[in-house]
Amino acid sequence: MKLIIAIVHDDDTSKVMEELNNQGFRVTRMCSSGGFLKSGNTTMLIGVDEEGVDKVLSIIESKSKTRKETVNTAMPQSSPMGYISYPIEVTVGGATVFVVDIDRFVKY
Ligand code: 2BA
Repeated sequence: MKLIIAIVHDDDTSKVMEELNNQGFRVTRMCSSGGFLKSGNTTMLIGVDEEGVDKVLSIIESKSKTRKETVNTAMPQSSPMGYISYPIEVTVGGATVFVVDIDRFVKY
């Protein structure tokens, strides 16, 4: 058994979850936020047999879009103005996915 941990942009979450459910996969959804942008995203936990991994990955890939986002960053400047903030653009996603082995799976 594998655990797929997928970090998905909030705007794609509904589409990914809906398709996973339609295809018979079970999903736990957790609200999370990125350490860099500090904006909301969604972390999904998907427990799946080894044969299902590729199917789950292809669903996540097909329903998650890449986006450009802008973040304001502050750099110290040797001026009386102190910190100066300037915008930088980063490419987010589609999705960040980890696939890990599960030693044991039980349900009570
Ligand atoms: P954030 O940490 O908010 O990162 C958002 C985007 O900012 C990243 O997109 C990347 O393009 C950029 N970025 C992140 N850290 C950076 C840095 N130190 N310097 C420059 N640019 C940086 P993605 O790579 O697609 O990541 C989207 C979200 O997935 C991340 O949100 C984070 O929540 C998660 N994530 C990505 N890689 C991860 C990892 N190795 N471990 C845990 N979570 C991860």
